[in-house]
Amino acid sequence: MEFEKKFLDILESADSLVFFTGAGISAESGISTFRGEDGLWKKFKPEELANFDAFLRNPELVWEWYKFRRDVVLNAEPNPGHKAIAGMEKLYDQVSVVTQNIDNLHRRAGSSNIFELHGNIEKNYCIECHSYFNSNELEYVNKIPRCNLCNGLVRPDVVWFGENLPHDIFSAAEKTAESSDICFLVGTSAIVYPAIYIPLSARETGATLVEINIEKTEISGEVNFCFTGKSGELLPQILQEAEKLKHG
Ligand code: BJW
Ligand code: ZN
Repeated sequence: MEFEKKFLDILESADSLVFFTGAGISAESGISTFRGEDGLWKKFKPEELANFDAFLRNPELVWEWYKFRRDVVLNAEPNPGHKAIAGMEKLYDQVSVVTQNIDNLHRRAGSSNIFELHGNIEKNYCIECHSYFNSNELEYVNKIPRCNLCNGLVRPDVVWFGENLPHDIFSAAEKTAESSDICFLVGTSAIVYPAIYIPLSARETGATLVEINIEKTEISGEVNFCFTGKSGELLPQILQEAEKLKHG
């Protein structure tokens, strides 16, 4: 893609980048998105599975979804989009990833400053006594993990609808966004609150917003630059441009 000069000038003068990412960045690693054609799992909408009431009503179904997704994630590899973001750390003073994803692919790609707004698929906790368990140490009784201390139901340590985001992580992510020069919105439908406040607060403090998505979204009309295409293709091109600008 031919990038416009205005964008390249901003890329050159920036010191601090934030990448606000969603499920679309991991699509090219073979991980399904939540919404859109590819987004449904057994015809359930995310709102029907990703909530605590659904979990209490049918923990087996919700666990089937998370076990399926964990298997997919464990067999997936970071793609060129994740790697390009990690590569930016060599060029810029401050590079942060604020992700809505729970899949660990940014970490595995080598990014070092990651804020996970919606939790992590490798972590779980007991809903009764709040003991924490890694996914590989779960003990299943009738297909549902149980706490080995109190026999309570164990749930994934992720944020479902109607639940608060981890306060410290959200505040730190907001702070980093507010001090950024460019905030990239990558592979997100940009409809889930309060996560979407992260790029909006970056914009309030003067950051340039750059969207990378295969299609237009709710927020496309509010960003400074809107690049349409796959993040696994566009992000490496942006990294290449940044390398030329920063190192000549
Ligand atoms: C590509 C690509 C490629 C594909 N390259 N791009 C009404 C109005 C406003 C707000 C609300 C409302 N009703 C309820 C709310 C609040 C609610 C909310 O926002 N709902 C909206 C749906 C309207 N939010 C909450 O409930 C949050 N908590 C909260 O508000 O707390 C306060 C409170 C407390 C008590 C009572 C009430 C409120 C919590 C939200 C938690 C979201 N959790 C999930 C599951 C996480 C765990 C898990 O992964 O299992 O988070 S749901 C799901 O959505 C997941 C995602 O992180 C999140 C965002 O989705 P994302 O990442 O954007 O994915 P997609 O699939 O939507 O989009 C993919 C994009 O990629 C698309 O645009 C593609 O085009 C693109 N793409 N391939 C580039 N190769
Ligand atoms: Zn317990």
